[in-house]
Amino acid sequence: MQAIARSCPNIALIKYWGKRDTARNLPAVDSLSLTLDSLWTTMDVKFSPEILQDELIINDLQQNNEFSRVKNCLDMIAGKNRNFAKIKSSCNFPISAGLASSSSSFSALVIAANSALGKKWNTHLFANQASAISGSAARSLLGGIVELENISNGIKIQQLSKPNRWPLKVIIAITDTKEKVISSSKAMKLSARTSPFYASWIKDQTFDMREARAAVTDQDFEKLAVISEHNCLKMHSVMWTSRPSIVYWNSATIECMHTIRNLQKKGVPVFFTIDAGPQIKAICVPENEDLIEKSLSEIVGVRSIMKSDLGSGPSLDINI
Ligand code: 2P0
Repeated sequence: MQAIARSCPNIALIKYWGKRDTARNLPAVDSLSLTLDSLWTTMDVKFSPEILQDELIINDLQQNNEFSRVKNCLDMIAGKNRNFAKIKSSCNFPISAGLASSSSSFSALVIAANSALGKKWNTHLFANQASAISGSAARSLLGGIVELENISNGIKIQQLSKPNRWPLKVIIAITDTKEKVISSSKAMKLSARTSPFYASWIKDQTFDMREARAAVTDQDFEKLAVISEHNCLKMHSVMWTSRPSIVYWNSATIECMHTIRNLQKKGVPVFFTIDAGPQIKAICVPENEDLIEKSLSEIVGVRSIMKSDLGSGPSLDINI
């Protein structure tokens, strides 16, 4: 009745922003992401009749934040009449700060909870369970470059490229580790209701996905760079034009963008993406990793740098 799963966050290049069904947490658009390997979350889940109430401990601290989402996830997997559970989680990067911690947390939780109940690995089922709690979490169930597609009654994930087929590097400039000002879920609802750009964001996603998929198949870095930056800036335009506006960036985020644009002008193959937070993620090929790390680390306001290869997906460490 106990299992420990470890999962890594994923960084979307073609973003998920908006829900087509809020109750079931189904995304409004398809998305495409890179699964990382050096950032991780572990989830240790134990169900027992001897546990008297659910308990959530994250990085050795008792938690109330996210507790209801965790309980809902366990109810969905084990049923409402389940035994209570003790959930212990560790995470080696800032939580709720635009580094996709919910993707690694909820994918690991789904794997650990199912495994603790003796259920066999089922990628499609796990993806739909994870997505019901956090839309980005399903993509962390696979390694490398992953596509999430809307299907009639849920979602489907598939690996487009194994991690070592196209060994891209992700360099993350951390500009602030505070929790984001508004959760992605709330912000998405606000965007759908109030941004005049929301409808065109949804309409053009099919084209962006097609471009990105083709770029991955052909390992065309330039094509992937152009469509990824465009998609990212469109998502942030939808956020900025929501009412009230949603601005996750700070001045260092913009400085990082300019630095990356200047490197591009000098012919360095690198591009950026930004999620629901102020951190900037630079994607490059291994030869330029050191140059990009150095360039970003020199920017005032960049507090630290994290680096990652593409990862091979989650693992189930122990099953007792
Ligand atoms: C993404 N983000 O594709 C986009 C880009 C943030 C910006 O998926 O509401 O916390 O729980 O389903 O999983 C935010 O992720 O959102 C997100 P919910 P979640 O990665």
